Amino acid sequence: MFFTILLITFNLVLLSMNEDLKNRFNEDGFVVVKDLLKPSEIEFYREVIKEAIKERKLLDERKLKDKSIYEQSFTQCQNLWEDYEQIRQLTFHQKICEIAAYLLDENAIRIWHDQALVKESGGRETDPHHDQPYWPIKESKTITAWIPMCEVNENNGQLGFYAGSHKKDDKRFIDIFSGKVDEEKFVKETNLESIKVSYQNMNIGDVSFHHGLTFHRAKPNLSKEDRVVHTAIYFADGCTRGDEKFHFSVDRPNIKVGEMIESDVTPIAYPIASMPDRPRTSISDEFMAYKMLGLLPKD
Ligand SMILES: O=C(O)CCC(=O)C(=O)O
Repeated sequence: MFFTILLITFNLVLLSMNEDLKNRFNEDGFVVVKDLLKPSEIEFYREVIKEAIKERKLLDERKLKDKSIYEQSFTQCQNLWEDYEQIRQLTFHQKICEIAAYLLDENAIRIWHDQALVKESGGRETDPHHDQPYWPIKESKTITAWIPMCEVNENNGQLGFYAGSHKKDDKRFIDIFSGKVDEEKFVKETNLESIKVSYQNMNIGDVSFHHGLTFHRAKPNLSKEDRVVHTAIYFADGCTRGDEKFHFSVDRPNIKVGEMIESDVTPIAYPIASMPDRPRTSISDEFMAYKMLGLLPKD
């Protein structure tokens, strides 16, 4: 009897805590969940991710100063879950995926892609942007889990959000890829002048979640250590391809505009009873340049 009452109380506490998370997410377009993962888990994944990046970037000998402005914000390696079974455990970690599904208010979600984002020591800021317009997904039912492998503060690439900006339903494409974003123009065009960026201190084990339409940015890395972060982007099961914009996650499995986005490249992430298999869909030569850069899996 005592244990039943204890269990019910515990579940009620969890439920109300989650309700609060969801309310905050709906209101602000982001939420940081404290202590979601154990420090020992992060320690393990940090090493695995660092090794994976080293392997992917073997042919890239450029120094930070020789990289493009965009690449000076971070080194990016996508779809690591395909190549590295241990990283797959993190990308499809059911604690993370369950919260992502809950925040999106969905029973089932799929992976869009994962990616490591390493802001090297001395790396510049990440320009302000939001993610959804980069993806040819029609429905705005997308969420990113940002999982730092180190403590993150104002000195080492801290992530910051324009709280509530997802509600504007602004789908303009902000070009962070071809040079520095003009700040003045950005805030004027997006009408974000009145919103102070909400930067987040994060401890090891904390995970941040942001909606695909929430504007965000990150500070430069002024510290001596690289800021290693693993991110995973999920979308609601049932979403469809909205436009022709080229993207690995839909062009590799040849999903056409209007079709449902479902293939082994974007398997169900939650709920799952076991880890998904490595995709069998081949990677055609049109992705060669990305493969050479270590951005994508080799085969
Ligand atoms: O890690 C960063 O510097 C930026 C992260 C970001 O833009 C994202 O995860 O959507």
